[in-house]
Amino acid sequence: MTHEERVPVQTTGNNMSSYEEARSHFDWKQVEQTFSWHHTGKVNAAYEAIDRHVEAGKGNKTALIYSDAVREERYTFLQLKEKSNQFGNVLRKLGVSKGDRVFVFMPRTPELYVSVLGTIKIGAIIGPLFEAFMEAAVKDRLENSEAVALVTTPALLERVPVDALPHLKHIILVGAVGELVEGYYSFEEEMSQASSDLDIEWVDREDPMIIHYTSGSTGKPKGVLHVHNAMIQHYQTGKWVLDLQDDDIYWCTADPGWVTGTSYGIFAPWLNGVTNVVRGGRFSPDDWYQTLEKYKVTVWYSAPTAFRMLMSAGESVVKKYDLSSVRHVLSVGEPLNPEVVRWGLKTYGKRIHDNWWMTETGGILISNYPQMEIKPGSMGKPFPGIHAAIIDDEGNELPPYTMGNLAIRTPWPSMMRQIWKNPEKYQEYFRIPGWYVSGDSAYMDEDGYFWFQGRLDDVINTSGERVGPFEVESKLVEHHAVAEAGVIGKPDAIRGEIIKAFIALREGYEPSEELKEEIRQFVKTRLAAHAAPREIEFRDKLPKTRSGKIMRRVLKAWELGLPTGDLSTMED
Ligand code: 6R9
Repeated sequence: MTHEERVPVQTTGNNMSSYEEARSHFDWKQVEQTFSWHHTGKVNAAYEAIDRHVEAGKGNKTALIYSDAVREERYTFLQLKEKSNQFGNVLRKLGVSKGDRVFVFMPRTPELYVSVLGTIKIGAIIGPLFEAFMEAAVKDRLENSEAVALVTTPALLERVPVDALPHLKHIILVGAVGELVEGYYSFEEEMSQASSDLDIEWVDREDPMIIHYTSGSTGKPKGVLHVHNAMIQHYQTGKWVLDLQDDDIYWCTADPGWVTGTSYGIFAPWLNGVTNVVRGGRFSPDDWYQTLEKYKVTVWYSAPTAFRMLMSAGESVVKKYDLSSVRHVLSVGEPLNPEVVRWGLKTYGKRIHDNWWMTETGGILISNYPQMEIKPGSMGKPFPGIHAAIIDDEGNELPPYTMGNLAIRTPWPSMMRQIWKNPEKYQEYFRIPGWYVSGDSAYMDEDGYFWFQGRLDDVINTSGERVGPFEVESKLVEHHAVAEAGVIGKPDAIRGEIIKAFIALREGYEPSEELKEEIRQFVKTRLAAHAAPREIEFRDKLPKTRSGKIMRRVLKAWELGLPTGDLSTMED
């Protein structure tokens, strides 16, 4: 198993001299010196992200370019400083204080970003909820976190079972009209009365900052808690992975309801003082290319599903737009198929830089860097200061090309510090002394690149051969008729498991037995006979999470006729 395909280095003028050198000299303590707490011992991540730049004379620089179908607004660092101060005062007036949980449940708008920053400034813990959640999902999260305040809209309020949430005392409504009863406040009115001077709550670096709920394979969603200290990682990965430079126009397409939308949609860009583009509304290829063109985006961080959708929309759409401003493209969240990397090179003339991390890790841990060759299909190498390894269940590091647990030596700045009210679940991640066990399986090659194989429980064993579903899915989407594919192991009396593929076809293709056979042969001849799906089922759509991951466990449940479990994170 060797990987000969390489994509050479493309950009110049980036922040990291060379990967090896950065790694050999790296010290997190030096990174800290960028921030004021280096002098005071106390910190506030929202101050470091916004106010620090105002004090450095960059108050008039554009911090946020917001647009959707009806609004288009720009905010400077000074304006964000003042608005977040106002919001901090709004919360203080309601009696919200350090350590309280404040949630936002609303579409991506400037008010959302102001609420997040203002909450953090008073030392309260922010909890972002994705706007597509329905009542049960909202309730689980607000109940578990015992949130005291919620910022939402009148339309979304219908999905908040307020009477069943005794801790929830304050509802702040963005865009409310008419009289409000006790406990309900108008965001606009409260803001207009609040001072734009705020006594920032200076906290300890280990004090809580943000809680993100994420689903496991079992049980209710877990509240993953991060502390202010995570900003060190957000800042430095922003510099070296996103390659953020002073005049960049940066666009992260993720919603702040998911960790990518906060770590890299709020903290990393603003800690680095760059202009952050936020585009509201739904995905469409034209809308996205227009956004890149109109705002002259230079750094673009998105996800494999989006790239695959852009790929199926075709090259003719790309040709309608001037995308020449784009310098650096990145991807996270699920495996980035080599086919997509090749397509990106051909169509955009750009390398797509895959990187790996999780809600629990708070920030990027493994990545392809601008100054490194890319091996398409690989997630790249560990961030300087991070020791990643493939280990067995006893904690022994395994040699190259051996599949095992993808694990990280503890700790690192943005490592989660708690699963909210669930210490047992937290401990499960650290069950092997000295390691964080990710639950992903991977292997490392002889050059130190990491290759994702699957969630540990998804790996297929057929006739004694281990097959990573990702490899099969990657091959399947290279077939011209296949838009998306999800692969599971189906129990089989003779072979242990056989490989079953669920496939959504591209526009213009019809399901047929001939096509199934053609696709099967395609995998058989291009990957391996044992990796070819014995069964193929065509579906109009595959079940995916809001962040775009194909939910294999739902496919498996369909297959076995079992209940599908918690679907609160499923798209539509
Ligand atoms: C940031 C984010 C984490 C899980 C992770 C893994 C998968 C993330 C990936 C990737 C292959 C990559 N994942 N990045 N798989 N290649 N580059 O996505 O967080 O939503 O918590 O998901 O996503 O399985 O364990 P989260």
